[in-house]
Amino acid sequence: MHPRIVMLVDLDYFFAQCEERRNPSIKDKPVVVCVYSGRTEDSGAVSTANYVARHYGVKSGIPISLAKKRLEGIESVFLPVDKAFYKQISDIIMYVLRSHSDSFEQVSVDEAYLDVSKKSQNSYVAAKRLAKKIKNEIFNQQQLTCSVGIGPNKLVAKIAADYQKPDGLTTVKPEDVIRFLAPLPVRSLVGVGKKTEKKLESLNVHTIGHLAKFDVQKLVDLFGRKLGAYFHNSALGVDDDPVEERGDPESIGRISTLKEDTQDLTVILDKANKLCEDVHSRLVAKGLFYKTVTIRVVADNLEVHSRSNTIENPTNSLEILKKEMKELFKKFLDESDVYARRVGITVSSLSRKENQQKTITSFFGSSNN
Ligand code: TTP
Ligand code: MG
Repeated sequence: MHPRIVMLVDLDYFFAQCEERRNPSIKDKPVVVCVYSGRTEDSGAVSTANYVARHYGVKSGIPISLAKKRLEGIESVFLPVDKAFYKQISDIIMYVLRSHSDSFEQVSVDEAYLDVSKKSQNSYVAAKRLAKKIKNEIFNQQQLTCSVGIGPNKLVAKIAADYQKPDGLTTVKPEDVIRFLAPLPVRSLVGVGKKTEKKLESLNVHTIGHLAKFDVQKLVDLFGRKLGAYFHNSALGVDDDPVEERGDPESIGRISTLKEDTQDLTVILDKANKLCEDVHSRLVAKGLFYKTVTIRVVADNLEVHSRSNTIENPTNSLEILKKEMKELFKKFLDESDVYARRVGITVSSLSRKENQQKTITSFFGSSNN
């Protein structure tokens, strides 16, 4: 495999940072974002917390009641999760990140791998410069900080990103990988959970360095051929897993309830235009193009009707989406007498590339592609 330069970008205390952005006056206080279960006032778990709160031992996964106890007597801010808001910010940032990569892989709402081998001409100096540029861009455009790890593969990039947080930037060149990993606990490796950690500890393997020196055959005997070899390679910082776009969705859609049941096209379009904008931003953030537009109408009696139209060439145009949507609703309302209760928009027949069939030669097919 050719040498690569891979970056992992992880947004800092993401949900809580989004809340700080929305309301900067809470920044200096502990901010705890919670998933309330609704049983009693404080039942549920902490989704994430800002670093001020983490200082008091408040972190993802602990019960809200425990977080309150740890912050007793301290003026703090407890907020419910607002996933739609975080997703909106995430979509924009992911779009920016993708534009700086040769290939791109979003791992979660706040984390993505970028293969930047070509973009940085295989130079770690250039890759670091690019990382700084990306960090500045995200900060200037979205007022958010992130931590970035740079390394020869995903495994090293991920551990490097975790190494210095928040607002970190850690570069690990190929020749430094073994030295960088050696003192870290085995737990830092993807795939090493509590159980494996215990097993390794009982063999006196505590750090990645210990694991790297541990007999491969013994690892295979203990964990099986695949996992044993994986642990051995991981400890040496070896990872050939490519950075590639995760499976694309079949369709992207949104549906929403109208203020009141209606047959009025203007009222429906008012809502549907907003849905189109939402669907469109998700489409663009994923770098996709559509051919099929579907409208859905949930009638006042809860019957679901749908109409769709497929256009010839893939596009990511919002204008075309709105135009198709409008025609479909118009036709639907002309033909039926239902009162719409909810309306939805979906795009499908998705692809990654706009139709490039623009010249006569490619239209008739050319021998070299
Ligand atoms: P993480 O990136 O793991 O955490 P983080 O961004 O809050 O903090 P860090 O600065 O260490 O990167 O997760 C991203 C988001 O996912 C996080 O903001 C909230 C959510 N999340 C949960 O809801 N529950 C969890 O247990 C974890 C770990 C995260
Ligand atoms: Mg994060």
